[in-house]
Amino acid sequence: MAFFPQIQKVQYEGAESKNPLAYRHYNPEEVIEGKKMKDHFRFSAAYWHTMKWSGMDPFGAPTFFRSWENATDDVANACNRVRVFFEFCEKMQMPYYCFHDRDVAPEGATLAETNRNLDEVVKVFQEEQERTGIRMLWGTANLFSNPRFMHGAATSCNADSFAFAAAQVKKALEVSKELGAQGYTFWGGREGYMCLWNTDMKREVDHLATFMHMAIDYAREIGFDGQFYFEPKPKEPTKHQYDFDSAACINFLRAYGLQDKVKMNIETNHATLAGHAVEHELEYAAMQGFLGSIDANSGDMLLGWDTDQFPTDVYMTTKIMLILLKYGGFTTGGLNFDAKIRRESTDPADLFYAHIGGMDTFAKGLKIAAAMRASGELDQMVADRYASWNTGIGAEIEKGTQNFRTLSDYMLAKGEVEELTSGHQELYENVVNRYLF
Ligand code: XLS
Ligand code: NI
Ligand code: NI
Repeated sequence: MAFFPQIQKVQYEGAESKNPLAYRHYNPEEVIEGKKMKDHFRFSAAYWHTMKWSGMDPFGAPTFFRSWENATDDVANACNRVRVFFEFCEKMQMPYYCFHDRDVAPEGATLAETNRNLDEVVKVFQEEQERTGIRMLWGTANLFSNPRFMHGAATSCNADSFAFAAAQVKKALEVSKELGAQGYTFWGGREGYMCLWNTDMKREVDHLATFMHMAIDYAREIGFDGQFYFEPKPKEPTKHQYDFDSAACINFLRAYGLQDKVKMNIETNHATLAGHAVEHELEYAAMQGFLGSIDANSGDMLLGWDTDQFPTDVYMTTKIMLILLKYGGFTTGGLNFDAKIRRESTDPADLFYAHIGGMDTFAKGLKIAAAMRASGELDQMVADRYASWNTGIGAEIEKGTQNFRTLSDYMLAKGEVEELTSGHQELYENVVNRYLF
């Protein structure tokens, strides 16, 4: 049975197309820099937003009424929803998806029953994966919705909450392995705090590391070889989250001996919440070898929370794709649309428009980024800006043959910094614009 009977498979029709259910730039088989577009992006749909977001917000009730949902949200309904999801992904030519354990199956009265519910639903995922060839990019566990996690999960003051979270992640890893997931993401949920008066920060952060080590050990034990990711978010739901940004996360990973086992999953809107741009977060992670995966979305500059909107800004996707190309692209990761339609966008077709827009915006960004790289114009300008490091004193500092004594002698003899050149920021911006329009 088709749940979106009015929608055909979304195809590439080219930039001139006015068909709202066609790709204008995303052409999966088109080769750019020697790689097919679909392999550059490894696009993924997020189950929690696409299937489980109801349109509810802190001020209002759900606004989405989907024909395939029943009122009880039982296991049968959850299984049926998986089929809807795969029809959506198939029609979108979406090669990957991600989910939290609790998105896909309802909690039972006991942990054992909850695990059984998950197993039932995972069987349908397996069937649908086999039928369609669509694969799981990464799995994760919801360690934040249930009140048992109100103080956090791995960082809770209550050891039983930690233990419950461990049981949940154990199961989530087993399921990720069964489904052949390419990775597993740790996102903080409530791994942070609201008030330092009642918080033992050192103990909480130590526990977070213990938790990650346990998860990784268990994954290895059961033969799950997916890549682990750490996803930064500075606030929301807690005021201070321990995974604030790339820099904080990488410091944490190094401090606790996790640096060879975990990479970063960078989300655009979380970067904004941290007072960064996504390209900053990506570059910072990638330059140190932590580039893993991307949660693609965008925030609203006028709203101070995680609005998780679909990306439609070509400047932003160009910047992201420039960094991805520079560092050789994804290996295990991909572009997961951790994005949701607005609660006023109530038609099922809006799910399609939203993802089409996101994929096309990234495809256009990729083409622009590749053109910029092919000309080498910007790279040359940046290289020229650093020319003082190529010869003379600069080259010697980089080589390590200078020290404070010799540099002081050098400057005493020379007297002053010569040739302070312009940064030409506006010129750079104009050059970039030339590739956009
Ligand atoms: C929430 C996070 C979450 C993670 C997965 O803000 O982005 O969706 O990506 O737990
Ligand atoms: Ni995310
Ligand atoms: Ni988010």
